[in-house]
Amino acid sequence: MKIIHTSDIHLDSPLTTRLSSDRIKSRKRELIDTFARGVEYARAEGAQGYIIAGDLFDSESASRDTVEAVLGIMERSPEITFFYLFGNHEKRMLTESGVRFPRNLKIFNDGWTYFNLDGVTVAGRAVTESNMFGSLELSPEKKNIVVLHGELCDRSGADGAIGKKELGELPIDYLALGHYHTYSSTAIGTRCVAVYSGTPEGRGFDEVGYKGVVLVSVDRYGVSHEFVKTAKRTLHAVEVDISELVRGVDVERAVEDAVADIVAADMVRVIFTGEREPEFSVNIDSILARFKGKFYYLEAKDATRVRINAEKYKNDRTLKGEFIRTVLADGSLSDGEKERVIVMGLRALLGESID
Ligand SMILES: [Mn+2]
Repeated sequence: MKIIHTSDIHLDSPLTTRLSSDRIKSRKRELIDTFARGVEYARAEGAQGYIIAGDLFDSESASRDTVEAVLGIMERSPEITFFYLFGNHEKRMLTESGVRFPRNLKIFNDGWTYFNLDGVTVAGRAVTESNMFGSLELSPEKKNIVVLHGELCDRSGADGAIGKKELGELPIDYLALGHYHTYSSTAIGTRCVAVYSGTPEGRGFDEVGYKGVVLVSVDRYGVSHEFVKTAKRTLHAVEVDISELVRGVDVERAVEDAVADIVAADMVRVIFTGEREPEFSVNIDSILARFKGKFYYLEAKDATRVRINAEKYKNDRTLKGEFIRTVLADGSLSDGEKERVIVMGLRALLGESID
């Protein structure tokens, strides 16, 4: 039997990237489409269950349209049973919204709630508390899946603490977790694997890399799983070290190499790193002009440091040398302040605008 495990979809999220308002609207729609794509994938795989381990919605104030879109997707797949756990973001919003639920949607209560899916136990609870695993009743002969939202730690407690040490040799085959937005899998004891599915679609640059759902396969020998990419767009944070570069054209070429394997549908942040000469600066505007059209979204950030070699200016009799020596000798300035003062001063000496 196959079951899909997802979490942290954060529908109706305000989206932190600087997209145009049209794009924000369509990107919000894309998050719903990604959920729908996960369900289509479940159908194609013949999955009987679909676990949503919390944070289906970004907040308690998700729009009625979004709630109805999600419930509609579930209702149109009556052969799949959806197991939904509240997350810390939406809390009880769905049950309090007064909407009518499709019959194939099962919701976990605050305390241990048990469902049976074709002989497999799917247990979960929306509220974590200390010693919660002491009251979990599972039959060792059955295949058991437990659904929780929170952080794996040593001991269970309120606010989502899930005690790894308490799991011991409990007869859990698969711990379906939500809360972290990146896929990970941790073996616990000899029987259990604890899996964070991660978010199925990244939203901001704190969610870079491949995103998707987990396909869980249960047979009489045990439970196995695999991560499956479902995201429409992948976010990439690409670092470009310009330490060895002194010309704009070389910087552009370095960016070109760094983004060469990224597909046009994706979202890209280029971060310039390394040390540059005080007189040289990365022209962010020309980088954006050159590469923006190649991707759905592109931004660039200058995180370079200025290389200031005091030795080099020691015997420099020019105004520049005198200026740099004076700044470097000023004990009232921090290193960061010295760097900013020198860059600004050199630009002024070169007759460039200071901004
Ligand atoms: Mn979340």
